[in-house]
Amino acid sequence: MGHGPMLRKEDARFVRGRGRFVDDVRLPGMLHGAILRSPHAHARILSVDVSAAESHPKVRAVITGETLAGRGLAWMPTLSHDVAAVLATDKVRYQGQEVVFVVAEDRYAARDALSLIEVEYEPLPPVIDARRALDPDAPVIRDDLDGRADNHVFDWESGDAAATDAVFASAERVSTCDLLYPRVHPAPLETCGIVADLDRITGKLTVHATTQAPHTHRMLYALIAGIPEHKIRIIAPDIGGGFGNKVGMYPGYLCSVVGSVLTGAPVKWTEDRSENLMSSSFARDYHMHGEIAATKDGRILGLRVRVLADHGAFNGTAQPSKFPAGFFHVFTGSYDVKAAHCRVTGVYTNKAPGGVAYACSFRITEASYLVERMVDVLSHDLGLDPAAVRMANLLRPEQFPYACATGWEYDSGDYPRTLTLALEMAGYDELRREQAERRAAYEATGRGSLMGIGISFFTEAVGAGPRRTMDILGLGMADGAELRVHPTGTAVLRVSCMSQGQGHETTFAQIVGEELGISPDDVELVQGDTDQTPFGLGTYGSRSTPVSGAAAVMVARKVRERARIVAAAMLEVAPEDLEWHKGRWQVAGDPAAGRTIAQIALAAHSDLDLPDGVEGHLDATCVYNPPNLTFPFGAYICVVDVDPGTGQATVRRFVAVDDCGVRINPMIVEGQVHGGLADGVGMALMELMAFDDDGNHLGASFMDYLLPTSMECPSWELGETVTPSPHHPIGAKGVGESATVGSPAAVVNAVLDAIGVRHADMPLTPAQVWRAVQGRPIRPDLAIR
Ligand code: MCN
Ligand code: CUN
Repeated sequence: MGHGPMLRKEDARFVRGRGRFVDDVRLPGMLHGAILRSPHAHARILSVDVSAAESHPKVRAVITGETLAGRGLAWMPTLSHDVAAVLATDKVRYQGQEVVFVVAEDRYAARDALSLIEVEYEPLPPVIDARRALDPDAPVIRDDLDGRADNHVFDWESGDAAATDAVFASAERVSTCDLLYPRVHPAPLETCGIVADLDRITGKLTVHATTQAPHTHRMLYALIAGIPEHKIRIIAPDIGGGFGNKVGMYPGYLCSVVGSVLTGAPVKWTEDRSENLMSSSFARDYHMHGEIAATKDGRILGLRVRVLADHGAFNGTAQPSKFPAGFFHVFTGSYDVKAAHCRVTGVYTNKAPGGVAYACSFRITEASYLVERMVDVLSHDLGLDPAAVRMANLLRPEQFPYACATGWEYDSGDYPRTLTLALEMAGYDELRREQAERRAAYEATGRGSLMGIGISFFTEAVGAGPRRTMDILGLGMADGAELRVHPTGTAVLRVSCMSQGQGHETTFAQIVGEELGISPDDVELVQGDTDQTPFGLGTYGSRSTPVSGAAAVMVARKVRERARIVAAAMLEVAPEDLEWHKGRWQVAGDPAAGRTIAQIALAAHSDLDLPDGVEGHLDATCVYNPPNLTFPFGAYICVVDVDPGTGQATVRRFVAVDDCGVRINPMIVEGQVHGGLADGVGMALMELMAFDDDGNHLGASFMDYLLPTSMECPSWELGETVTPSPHHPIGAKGVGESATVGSPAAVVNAVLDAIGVRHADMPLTPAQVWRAVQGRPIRPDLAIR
């Protein structure tokens, strides 16, 4: 009835151009905002003259850092216990930082007025290379913070340093490697935007915004702007892709609210592409030093990691926990490595803040890339087959639940089965033979292309999280669901999570349909409106299925239990005499005597005599507090052809076997995997946020920041294994970020395997591959100088 490959309900409107996005919202009397941004990466602000802009006939308000400072709003708290400038007052700290917000009668006038503003800057030397950020003579970026004399943000450790050092001291083999996971951007097709509407009479603020977490944003507005929370309504309409970009709170949002407060009119602000790429949250920027200890036959004994994390100018990291380095904890990946230790040092640089988001599961992307590269480096150094090394070290099914070296408990898995399936699907042995032939031919003739095979095996940790260990600003990470069943048996499910393209209208209807034995077409999803949905922390870290999905199951089961009591009254039997069978409550031993949910719903609203204390109707609410994260995993194999003459790498094949437990909608899961694989190809081969020495952003358009298209992607070959999560009510695990996390290493491993190079950093553009073939790969983020 419910689960299965059902077409997405929402596509009926999306493919007809009938989606309704924030920029489609037009309110009577609506004004438009535009932002003047810093041209400098680091400069002192000497003066800001907005008088000419204020006299523009269509300008209704000009908001500066000083305007905000007068209201205590020039700085906002971040989720990482830092503060971030809303509009700059003292200094600008990255190119593209927000300096002045203009509100005008139309978007064009607002933009025109920006050019009338005079800002006098005194340029300061910027810190662009994170490795220079802690130099004694490095300029101090955050001199706004009391007593801050350097650019250090945090030091964070995980694992047992002494035990790890001991293992390394006696290991037969230690391989080391320096790896950069470069700065990239989620780059959703729809940029961020808002329409803020403060009603001066009722005092109610209605915010239409591109947010993945409406309830969390409501609380943030209340805390930052001082508007009582019950007077705030956040509405997230359709969202054109989020990929983590729409988790955070951006200055443009707060300025729009202030603009509405000052003018008494609704204010719309929509980012353009360059603004989105330059100033909204970036991802990664992890400089990693990995060391792997092993026996000479490739048994991994220990892992030691040092990370320098570039957090940009403000530590605005949207992280679902108290952990400064997010979920980097799982850096031992899918292997039985008992001795592991990592230390992460965060630094400020003169770049945009952010640091996490982009289908990342909060730093698991970096952790996964690290361990999967290190396993290949080790295999390379030992002259062993990377598939065999993986197989020898993977966790065994009987080890689950498995406590990894840093104490996180993986819930379930059968990793060897998944890797075996991937190797079979790829025809691994045959591929190796072909590769050897191709290399021999190339070496004999100096012509043709080389072939590479790259493997990665990832484990993710998604579904944050247990309330006792994880929180955002003190809010435990639980999610609510509310289910109303109408007299005719159709239903409305209200949830706190928010789809940005993942197909929740379909899959959540399928969950309820499956539990109640009704058609998913008879279940409507209400999401993204804080006045209409129960409280919960929202959609990121692939937590919708693990948390909100579980809430939807539990609330449907509550309804089903209520229905049982009503059915018992209808059939004049005791509730215990009923059993649930194919969507009906029926009398045990008498299958003919049964009632469907539709029949029961009608009776529940009728004058049927119900036992004392039973209220009637079937509606229910539930809050789900997950007992643990879920740990989806997968085995990926990428086959590339590389032209050593030009350095061009082409992905020929990509086999992906994902295990996300029970699949609600296998077709949607495959779509999620397709998207994530494309992300992986993009990051491995072309995506890069680069800066020049002065901090000029070199990736501020899609001409410079390259996204993969279908032209760069092969026809994906997908497989599945199903290892249910033991603690999720239907055994489902999240999947939305799996392929983005797991695939970059497979592509990089494949390209380096083709050219026989131990390591070169992403993105493996033709120039980088060509240089790697010549034996001198470069640091891509610094290469453009
Ligand atoms: N699903 C399923 N069976 C499972 C697991 C998931 O049928 N065992 C379905 C779900 O019902 C849902 C979809 O797959 O429709 C993704 O579910 P889940 O893994 O729970 O992830 P979320 O819904 O929480 O989505 C968030 C995740 C994240 S964090 C990023 S980033 C990302 C991603 O989803 N952003 C996306 N995928 C995206 N896909 C699109 N189209 N757009 C984005 O912005
Ligand atoms: Cu890490 S990007 Mo998703 O969690 O929204």
